[in-house]
Amino acid sequence: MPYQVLTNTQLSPTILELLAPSSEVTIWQGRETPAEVLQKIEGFLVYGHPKIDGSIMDLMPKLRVISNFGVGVDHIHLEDARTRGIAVGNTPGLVDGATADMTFALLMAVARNLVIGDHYARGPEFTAYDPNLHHGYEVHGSTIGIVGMGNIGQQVAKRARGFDMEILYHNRKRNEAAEAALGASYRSLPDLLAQSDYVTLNVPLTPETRHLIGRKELQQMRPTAFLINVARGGVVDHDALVEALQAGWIAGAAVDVTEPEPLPRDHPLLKLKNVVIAPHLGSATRQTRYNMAKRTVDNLLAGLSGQALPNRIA
Ligand code: 8YV
Repeated sequence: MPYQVLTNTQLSPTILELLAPSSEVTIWQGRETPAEVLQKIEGFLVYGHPKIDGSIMDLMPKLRVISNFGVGVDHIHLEDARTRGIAVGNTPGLVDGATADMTFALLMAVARNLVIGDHYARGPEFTAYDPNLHHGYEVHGSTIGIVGMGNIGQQVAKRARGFDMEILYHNRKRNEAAEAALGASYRSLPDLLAQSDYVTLNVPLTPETRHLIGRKELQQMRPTAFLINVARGGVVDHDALVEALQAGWIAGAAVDVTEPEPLPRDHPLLKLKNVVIAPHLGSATRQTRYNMAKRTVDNLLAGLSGQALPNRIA
């Protein structure tokens, strides 16, 4: 008998191929999904960031494992899963390199006017080269402030070394091993914000980090500094960010994630020139996506067959 697996949206061909020998996959149609279908579901493969809490889990009495495609699990109510004896898996360690690469891609793009320059180079105004235009900010030799010195933060620090940057970091607790290995110096959050040219957010979204960066924090940054968010939109208060960018409290921002995601099409952030926005591409490389797919299916199948999940978060 194949395992009965639910997913919230169309899965990638890779995941479908990995699941095909063992599982029958049903796509969640919201509350419209017939009860007799949900009664049979044993595993839930979460693809993207739908909110999953106890009220959804309770629709599936046989559910014993939730496998999340990705490391961040802020959209899944872990305590609700724990109290119901449902295992939750995720994919730590696999997205670090790609997400750190993306942090730097965004940092470089906003500092060096890459998006503005791209539009200009394609547009009608570019009729003659003008050395007066599009002066950006130095990246090499500047100071980076990494908020969250976990796996991704450490990969960001490694890249910053190659750019001869001074590396500051803030973390819940000091990471002395990272300090020694990467030449990073610990700072309180206010000190990091005041002393960095680039502040990168590399923390998970938790109740403690929700709106970690708000009005007060943005005002502590330098008017020449940039904020780079590759974590979760919810780490930043977006009203405050718009105000900071319009008022010139900071020079610019580059974000891979927003709150909500996507932003409403008329959101003021989308109209600002000193912002670069990507549609959550942090881990979107072919290799990383494959590795994530494999681990998500391994976690799911382990849970379904009563074995320990390779990566269990709850
Ligand atoms: C994933 C991510 O692409 O792993 C994470 O937490 O944010 C992304 O890199 C995403 O979660 C998959 O939908």
